Amino acid sequence: MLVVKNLKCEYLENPIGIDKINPRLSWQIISDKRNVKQQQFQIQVATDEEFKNIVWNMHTFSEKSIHIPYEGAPLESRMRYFYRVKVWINKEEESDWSNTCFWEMGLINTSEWKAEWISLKDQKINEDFKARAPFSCFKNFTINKDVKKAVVYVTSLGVYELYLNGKRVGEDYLTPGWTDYNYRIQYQTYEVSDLIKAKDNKLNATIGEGWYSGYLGWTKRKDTYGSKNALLLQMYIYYEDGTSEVIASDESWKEENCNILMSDIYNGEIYDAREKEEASIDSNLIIVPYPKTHLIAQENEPIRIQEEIEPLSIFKTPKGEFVLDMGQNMAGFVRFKIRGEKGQKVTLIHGEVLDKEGNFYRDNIRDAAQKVTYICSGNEEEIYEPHFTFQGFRYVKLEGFPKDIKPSNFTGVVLHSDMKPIGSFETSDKKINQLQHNILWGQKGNFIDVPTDCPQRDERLGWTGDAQIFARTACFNMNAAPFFSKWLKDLSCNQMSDGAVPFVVPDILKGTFADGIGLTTAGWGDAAVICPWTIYQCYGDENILIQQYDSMKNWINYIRNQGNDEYLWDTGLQLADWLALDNEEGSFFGATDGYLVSTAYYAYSTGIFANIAKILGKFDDYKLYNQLYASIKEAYINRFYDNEGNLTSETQTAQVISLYFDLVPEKYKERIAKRLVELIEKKNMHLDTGFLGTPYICHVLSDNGYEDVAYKLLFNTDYPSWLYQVERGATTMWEHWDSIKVDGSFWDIGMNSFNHYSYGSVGAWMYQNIGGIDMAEAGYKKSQIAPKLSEKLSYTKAALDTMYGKISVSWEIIEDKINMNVVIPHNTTSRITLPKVKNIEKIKKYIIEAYNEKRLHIDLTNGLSETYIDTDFGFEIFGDNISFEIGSGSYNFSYEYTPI
Ligand code: RAM
Repeated sequence: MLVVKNLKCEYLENPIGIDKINPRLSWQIISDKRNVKQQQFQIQVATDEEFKNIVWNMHTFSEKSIHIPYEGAPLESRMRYFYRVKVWINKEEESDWSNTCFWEMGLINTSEWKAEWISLKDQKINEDFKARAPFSCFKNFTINKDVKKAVVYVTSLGVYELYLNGKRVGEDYLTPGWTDYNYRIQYQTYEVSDLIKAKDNKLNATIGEGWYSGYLGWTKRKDTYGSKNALLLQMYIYYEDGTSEVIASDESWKEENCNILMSDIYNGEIYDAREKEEASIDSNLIIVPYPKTHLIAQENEPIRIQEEIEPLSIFKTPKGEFVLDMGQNMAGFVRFKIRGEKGQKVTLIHGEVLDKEGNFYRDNIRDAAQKVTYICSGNEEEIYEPHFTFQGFRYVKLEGFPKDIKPSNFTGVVLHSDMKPIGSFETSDKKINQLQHNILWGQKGNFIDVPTDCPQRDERLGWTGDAQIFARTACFNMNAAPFFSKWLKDLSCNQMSDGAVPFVVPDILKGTFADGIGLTTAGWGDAAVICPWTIYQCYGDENILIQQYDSMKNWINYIRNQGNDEYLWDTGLQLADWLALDNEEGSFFGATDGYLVSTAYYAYSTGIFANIAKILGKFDDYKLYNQLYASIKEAYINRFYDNEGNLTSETQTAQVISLYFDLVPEKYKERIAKRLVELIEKKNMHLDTGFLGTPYICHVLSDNGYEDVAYKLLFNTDYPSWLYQVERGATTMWEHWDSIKVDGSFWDIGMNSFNHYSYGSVGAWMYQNIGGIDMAEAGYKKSQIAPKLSEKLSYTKAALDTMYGKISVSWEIIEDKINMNVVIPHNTTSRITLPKVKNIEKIKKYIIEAYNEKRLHIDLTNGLSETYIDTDFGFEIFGDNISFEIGSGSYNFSYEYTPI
């Protein structure tokens, strides 16, 4: 059996509306054999499903099966291309053609936009919120011929919803998504052939403020990109007779009534469901002279409904308020059913937690009203959900609802970018599983088109530091490649002329944060290098390195130009180990020397960049930046170590990042690792790290022989620790280790989010060390399977859907044996490490004999299990671990182990 499956074009199955001129194709190989390696492949691309009109036929000897760029005849706008793939593996075994898949081009050139931006002459203002009311507009058109196909390309300045003949077009929310509209505005493409009716048709849209002109940031900033919301739409109708027609937004469109009186990302929505008197009103529509030159096709997966949650309960608080409990801190909105009197007003106010007394609490949400008001139409049963807003919440204060309203009248609708879930992680420990759950929900709540710090207060911004810290974990849970690829383009657009990377992307702060003391900071700006590198490593995507190359280089050159010493970054504002606990109570800043942190990041990013230059074959840059890297490292060592080899910052984070970024001279390594453990001991075996130290603390402990300490930190349940939050009932990650303090009080209202993914960055370590899955060559072309055992865990199951297929690892301790099952996808290899092998010499002998005799099966425990090794397996033993390389397939290892 040999089948080519899971064909993807630009990470997507049969996408439409692609504007890349060399879209990349990927596939996976399914076979019941082991050790499967692709040796040749053939791709055919045609404009017809029968492959009569072939525009690209490529047959080559190559192992590559991911991201193969289309290189045939130039692709035409709006054309659908069909493709299929076949492969040859091992000794000339040939597959059949795969199923036929397709992609369809969008509008490749912006000059193809004939439509006009349309808006209202005077948008109504909602006085309560000082916000523009959304408006609706429509166009009636008649069809006289048989329609073969209809496709609409649509976008807005603001956010829009589109309907054709009363049916919602597409399943996407908050379109066109958030990019820096000064540079890039995405349009969406929808096939609407099924919604078109014979004869009379009506297309209508509602446009709201969204990120374009709505509130953004904590200073009540508005109109960031403009002050006029507008729609741009171009629909192509293709008839059976070969002719076609275009319906476009223009002066012929008319305004119509809109029931939404206010809708704002932070503030919520006001909806008056009562029928307005006239169906159509005097048109107030105008054409807006806004350029169409920076329109681009949708780049990442749009925001969609991901799941729906049934609430746990409705209860009355000590204050006498009625509160709905979703049971989960989430981002999205509440949909509800109600039977109300005409004009009855119901209100939903969203918050994340209850206070110490059990009352509804929303002070930490600051100035984001998160309030949804609905005025009933008085019709039988009404079902409502808000349109251009989302809330971050677990609890909802209900006002004006009938006393007997039931939880079943409400549904929590979870929204986020429609990224494919690719990872799973489960252990025998319930609390660790809850932590994984909280990390995942931190991601769900904050991957809403842009990687945000939090989804609830008047912030929800693309903080670069948070994104950088969490990127590796994010890439385990979901396929985050298109998501980051889009966001990183905005990062490049927003980079300042000297290469500085802003604090947030899209950059709405524009130098206003930190009162002009600083425009950037280490660890945050380094997202420019770390995020593309992470995406490359996890998905083998070289394009992102090419795309971001100049941005990365500019960032490093920016740092180099700071201060007097080109090898240190010791100037300017450094947020450094943000929110660490090693400074005085209540401080936002950690105690680690900010310039140690900035220079460490400078070295780290420069080292990565040199590596990238090498990968892309830019050898001059490689030489230059590799040299720069060596000089920074030297300068770091000279400046931040004393004569005895101690770091000048006596903090956990200083030891952690020095070790993780490889800035410790070999001779001091043991000492620094030991010092870290002493600092942990000093805190009674607890961490006190902030944003920058936390992601790596467990990594450096387990990499330097302190696996037990890493596990100790992970399993701690008292403050401060990951499981302290779990014990306190958290369902997402908190911004502070003490968002809720031991005495039940809250951290200051000024900055206290209960859905902030940064500390969830331990998730990568959990996948890599407990599950044992890691990348050894970009895209997991080669993986590393090396679970680390803890006496607290009796089993773990982890899996990751890579570009090549699923890697899975499960291990279980049964009495004195370990039983481990591993699946390695075809066309990849893996280096496996069996931990805690008891009779290492015996096992070694078995494996070597089996290898020498080219035996396919070896018995590791006298008949208890079998495994299979016939590659050049690079055998190694260190301590009681045994490691070797294997090809693709499923394996079972069972052996006696040394208890921990
Ligand atoms: C807060 C954000 C974010 C952090 C910055 C420095 O406002 O929530 O998490 O990166 O500060």
